[in-house]
Amino acid sequence: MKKNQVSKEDVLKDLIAIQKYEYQGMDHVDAIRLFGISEKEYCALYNKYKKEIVDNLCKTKKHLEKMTLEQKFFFDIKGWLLLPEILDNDEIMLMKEEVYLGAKNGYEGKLQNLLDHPKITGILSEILSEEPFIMFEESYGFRCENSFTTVRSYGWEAKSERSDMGLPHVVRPPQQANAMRYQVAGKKIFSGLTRVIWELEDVKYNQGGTSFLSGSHKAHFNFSENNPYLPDVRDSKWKKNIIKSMENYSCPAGSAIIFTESLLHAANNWTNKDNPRCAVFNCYNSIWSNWHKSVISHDTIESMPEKRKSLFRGIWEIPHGENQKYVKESNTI
Ligand SMILES: O=C(O)CCC(=O)C(=O)O
Ligand SMILES: [Fe+2]
Repeated sequence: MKKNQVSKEDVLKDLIAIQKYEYQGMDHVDAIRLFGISEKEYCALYNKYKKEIVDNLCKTKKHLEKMTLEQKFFFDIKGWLLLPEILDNDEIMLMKEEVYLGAKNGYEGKLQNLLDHPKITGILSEILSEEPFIMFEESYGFRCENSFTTVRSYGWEAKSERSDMGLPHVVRPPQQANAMRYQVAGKKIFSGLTRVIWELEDVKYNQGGTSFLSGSHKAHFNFSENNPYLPDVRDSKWKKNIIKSMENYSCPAGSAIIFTESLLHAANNWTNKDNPRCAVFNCYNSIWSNWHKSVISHDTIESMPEKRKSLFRGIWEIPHGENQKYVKESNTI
């Protein structure tokens, strides 16, 4: 900050740059030294222009497609949300082709665009990020930690294809506090471990889409009398009734379903004769917590656009924003 610097714009530019340097990991003392001001001067200027600084750093939020109040209402009471037809036909064709050609996850090719598709990033920011960590132009305020694809032809059976036999299950039983749990506090949703399913083929009602026990993410009572710690309903006396109460959806290709993994949900037999299920399952979490061991290579992350890379950041504390960017040390492969 030059001594003869008088314009408010110039002062603000420098104050914002100092903040950004700090969020990227620079020590506060080094950051202010770089701009030639003392701590005392910095504090005085920061307090004077605090609102302008925060507004500027928050401006990316304005570009996000915001979660609507209606979406918040339904996501909160049900635990899942269907976003119908949000991909166009060309996108669907190209992505489907990659899955049918053998892509096992959505980390590469056109499928990579789904990781931070603009139709979901606003919602994920709302349900997984918190102030002030949502606000950067260069990084997301949530992490991606798992991705897989599936192709299910007519006759695909959950019982033989899945280790949980397609039973309703959760990440951890929601009736007890746990680090992955759905919660709402201070009018703010924290969804915990959260899945986005991209359906790349039509899904017909009751013919094999994922099913959900709406509202179960807020359960206060166990879904199993025998073992309250089991994450699925296999030994529950009410198993049949739970399965009967599950809801599912129909949707055209190019739709997405977002759900909290605290919600009882299940894989189902694919009984649609008209087309296979072709879907991508991407999983997200808070920047503070981690469930899956990611299996995405450093080279793949490095080849991504800058902001997308931040989805693969580490989870350690950020007194100065050290983990805001992806760094090789956060790779778990
Ligand atoms: O395969 C399915 O439909 C269910 C997937 C699932 O259990 C999950 O995404 O956590
Ligand atoms: Fe699951």
